[in-house]
Amino acid sequence: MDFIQAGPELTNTFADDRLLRAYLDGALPAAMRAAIESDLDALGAQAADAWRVARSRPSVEPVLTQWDAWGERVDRIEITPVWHDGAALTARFGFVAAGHDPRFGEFARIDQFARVYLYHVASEFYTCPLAMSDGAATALKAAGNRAISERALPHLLARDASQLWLSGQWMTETAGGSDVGNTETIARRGDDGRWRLSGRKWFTSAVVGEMALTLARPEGAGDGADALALFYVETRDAAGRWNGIRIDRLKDKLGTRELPTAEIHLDGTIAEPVGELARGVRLIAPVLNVTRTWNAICALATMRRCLALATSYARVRRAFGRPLIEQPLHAATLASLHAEFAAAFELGFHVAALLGRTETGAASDDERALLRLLTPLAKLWTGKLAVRIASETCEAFGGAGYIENTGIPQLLRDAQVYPIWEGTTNVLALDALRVLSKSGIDPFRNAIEAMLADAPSHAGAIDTTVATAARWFHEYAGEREILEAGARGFALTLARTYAAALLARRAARTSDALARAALARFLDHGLSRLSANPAGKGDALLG
Ligand code: MFK
Repeated sequence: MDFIQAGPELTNTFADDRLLRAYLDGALPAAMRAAIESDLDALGAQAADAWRVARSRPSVEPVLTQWDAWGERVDRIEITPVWHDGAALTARFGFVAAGHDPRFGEFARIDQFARVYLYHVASEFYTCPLAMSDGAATALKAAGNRAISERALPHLLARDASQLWLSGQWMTETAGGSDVGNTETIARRGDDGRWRLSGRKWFTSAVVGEMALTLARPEGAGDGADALALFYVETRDAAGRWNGIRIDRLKDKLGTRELPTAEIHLDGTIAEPVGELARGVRLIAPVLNVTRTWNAICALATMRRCLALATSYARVRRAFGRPLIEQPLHAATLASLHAEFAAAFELGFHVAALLGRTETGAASDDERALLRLLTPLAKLWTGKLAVRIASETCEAFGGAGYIENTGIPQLLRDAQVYPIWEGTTNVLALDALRVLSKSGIDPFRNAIEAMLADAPSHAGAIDTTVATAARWFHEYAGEREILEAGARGFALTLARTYAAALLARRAARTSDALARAALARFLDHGLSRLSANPAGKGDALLG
């Protein structure tokens, strides 16, 4: 009889997640923590079921039909069965609405992101349009356009599936990716007083949604990013016809293949300005910050899934006379990955908590400045780490990790999107530099100092790295080229240092031996990614 290897098992992903449970126990008021337990447990069970179902059937991808049998242009996208379930699950669990729930005040964002973290991998990246919908709701609230808010917010925050809307965020064009100042879409105001958009959007991940926020250049406005305006678009008219939108094709992507990312043409698309007819980048910035937080939490979700599967497999796979988990080198490899994940988890959820405090007016000035800095830092570090952990996970499965229907390669292909969309690692590192040039490094240093007051035994390594990073930043403050060349190593150093302080505080406050072991390993990997070479290229690539 040939040997048949058992595969990895996934059980309730909430019940099994000691890190998440411990974090929520410490972060949330007890009554709220108890109130959300059953929802989180149901999401954990759903995640395990979804993994089993996905293993038992071939994968399905969205399909675009541009023409009907009689030659009429229809541009219909058939979404996957998992996407069909998305609205009902979103209504039930409030993946967007929970973050704006006034009952939970500053803690609403922690609740929301715990839900998103548990749902994400099972969602086939339905979380992408949810992230943009959340970003749109947040941006509309900030912009204060009453008419648009009254129309769109009840739909974006709906807890009834029949009322729920998804929003796109259409920024990227062929000439304007990271550099949106090259946007070519033009907005013209007609004799009827209405604005109409014409142009081509090159990556629209939620054209199946009901609305979008998009940048366009009002006719006659100047060049560059400052002249762009932010527009609100409803994708279809009252009769369900496209609002001057043609879908050219769906993207053939490395990963996230269930997500129908489209190239579209806008041709007379009726749109409404969200605010003033300039400085649209500033108006859309809340979308970027919210989706970057989603990106960080979803990257963490992928890491957690990878480690759960790799650990489960290490228990059932035997080699050289014992299970892999008992092989010292394999166990040490998994423990190292877990330590990186545990530190990144602290940073991601800290950003979620700060977002809640900022939005509800509970945050101090320093905390608001910190949120602006830590959002790109968390996004850029978790994005890189997710790819690394997914790659190590493939390896931890040996040859099986290279075989599609084990489900493991998809984790790696999907993970590669995290460092790319919503701003690449380098774009975000430069963003962090810009923030520090404006607000200085003091809020960052003060926050770390306050955390280390609770964890003096680990202060040494962390303090030293903060001082080195601050020295580097000040030393090259007047030398832009050097500062930019080293921005990635600098940003990764700040992210790792802040995460280490969070982890040290947790380890000091808890008797959990796992947290202490994770901290020791994480510190052992080194905090600084600054290079001795002033051009700063060094080990920034290592993450
Ligand atoms: C599963 C997870 C879900 C994730 C969903 C993924 C959806 C995928 C769809 C996409 O990928 S959409 C494409 C995302 N594209 C980007 O992220 C673009 C990357 N480029 C940047 O981030 C640039 O830095 C940016 C376009 C934001 C700005 O570049 P600019 O044109 O050089 O503008 P500038 O001068 O830096 O900023 C203009 C103003 O906006 C400034 O304000 P002031 O005029 O008052 O000084 C900035 O301070 C402000 N600003 C910029 N970024 C900000 C911000 N304010 C707050 N937060 C920010 N992040």
